[in-house]
Amino acid sequence: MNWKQLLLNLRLIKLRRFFGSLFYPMQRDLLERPFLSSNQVFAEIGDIFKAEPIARGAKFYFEKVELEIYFLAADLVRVNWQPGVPPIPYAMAGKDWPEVAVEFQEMGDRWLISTKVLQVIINHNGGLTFQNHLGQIIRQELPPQLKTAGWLHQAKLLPEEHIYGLGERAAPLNLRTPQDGKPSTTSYLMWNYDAGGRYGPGTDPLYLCIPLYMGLHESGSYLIFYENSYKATFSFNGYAAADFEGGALRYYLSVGSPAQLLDRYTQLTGRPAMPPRWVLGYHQSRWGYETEPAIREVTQGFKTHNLPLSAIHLDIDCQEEFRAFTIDPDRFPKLTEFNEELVDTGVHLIAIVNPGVKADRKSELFEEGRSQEVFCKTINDQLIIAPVWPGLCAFPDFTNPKARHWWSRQYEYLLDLGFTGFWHDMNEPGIFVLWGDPSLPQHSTLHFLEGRGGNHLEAHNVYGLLQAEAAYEALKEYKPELRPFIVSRAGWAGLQRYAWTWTGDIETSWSGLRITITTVLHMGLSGIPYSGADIGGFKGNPSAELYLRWFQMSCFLPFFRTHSANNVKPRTPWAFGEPILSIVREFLWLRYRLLPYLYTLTWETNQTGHPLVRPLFWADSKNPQLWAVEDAFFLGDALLIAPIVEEGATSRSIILPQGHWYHFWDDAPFPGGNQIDIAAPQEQIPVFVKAGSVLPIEENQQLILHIYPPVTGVGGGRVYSDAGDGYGAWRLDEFYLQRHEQNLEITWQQQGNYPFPYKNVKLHVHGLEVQTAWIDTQEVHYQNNCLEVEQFQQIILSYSQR
Ligand code: NBV
Repeated sequence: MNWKQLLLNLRLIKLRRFFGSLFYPMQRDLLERPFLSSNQVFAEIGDIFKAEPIARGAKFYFEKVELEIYFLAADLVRVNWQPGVPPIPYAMAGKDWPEVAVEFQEMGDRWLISTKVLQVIINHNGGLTFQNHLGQIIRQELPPQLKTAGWLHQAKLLPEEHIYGLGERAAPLNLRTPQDGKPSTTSYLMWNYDAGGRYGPGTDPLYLCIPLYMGLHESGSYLIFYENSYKATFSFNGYAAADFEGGALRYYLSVGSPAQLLDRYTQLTGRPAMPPRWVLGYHQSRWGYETEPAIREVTQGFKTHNLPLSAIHLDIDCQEEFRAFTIDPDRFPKLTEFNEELVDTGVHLIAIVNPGVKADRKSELFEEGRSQEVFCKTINDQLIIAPVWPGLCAFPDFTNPKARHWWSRQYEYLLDLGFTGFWHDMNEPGIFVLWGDPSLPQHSTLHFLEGRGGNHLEAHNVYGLLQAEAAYEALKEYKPELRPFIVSRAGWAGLQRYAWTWTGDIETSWSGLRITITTVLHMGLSGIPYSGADIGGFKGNPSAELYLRWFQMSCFLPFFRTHSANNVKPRTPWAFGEPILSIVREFLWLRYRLLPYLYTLTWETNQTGHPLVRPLFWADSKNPQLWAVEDAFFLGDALLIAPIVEEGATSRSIILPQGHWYHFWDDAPFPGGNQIDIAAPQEQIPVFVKAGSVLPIEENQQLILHIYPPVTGVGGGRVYSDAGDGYGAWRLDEFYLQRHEQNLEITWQQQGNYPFPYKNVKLHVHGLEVQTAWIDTQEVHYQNNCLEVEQFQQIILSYSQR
């Protein structure tokens, strides 16, 4: 037993829950004891004795195992090693893949299975080599080893190779980089984990693990996704090792640029759902907004201080004894009316929902769940009862469709009260324990797993994903005219189809702020495009400076929410006085002005799976100088954000990727490919706009197109619009830039039936001195580099260089 962990947990768990947290792990350890001694035996797989082509690939028979190579697309191959219980396709989107031409060639004691872009060489001993169309080696795998339970799979890493992904990680951007004094952190656990109130850089695992990584080296990049939800350990030293505690070895490998990889991966596991537009606004939250008057005070504060607000999150203290799907009527006596009033002012209430159901005979929810047999049981057919916020709880088995359906029905009550979104917490599932793993017993919990049956080692990592699926289905059924909004702490591959996430209980510190960048980047590269952190950290009181810098960065992250623990000082923008309040106000309004840009990015990720927030190597992955930049990120194609993550800093350095850049705040031009020092006074964090972009901004129902001309050639930008919710008409306005010797040409192309939602368009040209403008061949008046116009097909601007 780890005494430090015990003491920490004791502090967290109040006396009320103390006995549960003491007895549950005792019971858990007793149940688990019979499974602990089994020693893993590793078996060699032997040599190939038969190979045969099949549609889209080939099959190989080894002395002890079988291998199937199957191309879904020319650049995406599925590799399936048997034996092993095949996965239930929880991650999969169920897409039909168009025909693909695959060649099968025998070459002595090796075989080559190839398409025009990807070649797989199968060695007689089971080693696999993946090559690109130029014959360059992209990845070299050792023969896998079959264990008593599960598989060990290894691949050689090139010295320069960088690794990213694995879901949510508080680790360096290159997952091969050891953290100071902690070399073990190049090994990562696949086990969704409640970090217990506070975590910082180096903590592993966290709440949302995904067995996927992207490798990047001189010959290109690839992505590998293991369709195996079992507990596993991934490590990256000279080799990339994936060591699974059960299940079959089935994985998908794709080659291409990072953008192509995310596109393919999200075709496989599903595109991110389109959110309602309002969720891109600002969210205020606190564990401690306990009553209607408390919420009124907050919303009033936002109004009084002229601060826009889109959502307030209600934590467990709005519930009756922390019970799921309840609202304490004493604290919120007229919630339906209150919700209506809030929505009228543009504020949405989000309700927390934890999966543990209080095991109380007086609870209808519990009794219903018990009689319908939807709760997790042990191998001895006993209900698993474990302590969490409401006290002793039972846990729905979300791997049972009946349980998902039953759970779905419960949201109706909260929807009727007027909640428009749900926040899933503690869904790893997290359990209070004084020692050991804070979740269900790993071997001795029985899960339904769609009828096939299995244990928690397999079901644990998909628990939060399936809860999100149940909620998503509920919202679609009960409110078919609205798009679901769910934020889930835990998840797995495919979560993007249903939910957003946040980075959990990150510590209040400068390193907490800094690590948020890599955590969000890793998630984006793992197919989860919507995330953000509690602004200011969860537990603790940030200094005004830390709060401000965190706020400024979060303005450019998809999920823009302040949240904190219940025992810290109030964390509203006005709590920090001036000048913080005024600066925060600027950033808040900037966020709302940027909504056309952000909303277009949500549509793009829905179409392509490209994350909104991207690492600097995203568009220039051939430049190794960008491979490990972890203190800056792109927001879409046009914006590069360089947050301030050091206490007291009023400037920082940043390496600008290739191309040309404009400083967002003062239009100063910067050539790319260089490291520069840039000022960052309190009122700003460095933000750059890529030359060749059209940045859409909205002000007073006017669409302002900020034109950042390309230095030569072409550029552009687009604006996606629709009603902001639901599934009705849409439109896409695309603006193309072409730079000629003496003039800049702007053309506008439109698609879709949704009426243009702005009263007019203003063009604001940066970096050039415009002299004359012609709209569709008519010369027009042009002032201060701005031009207001209703509609146009083509605009020609003649300019002189600034
Ligand atoms: O529900 C209380 C908190 C919540 O505020 C936080 O955001 C979650 O990550 N929750 C964890 C449970 C308790 C944490 C100590």
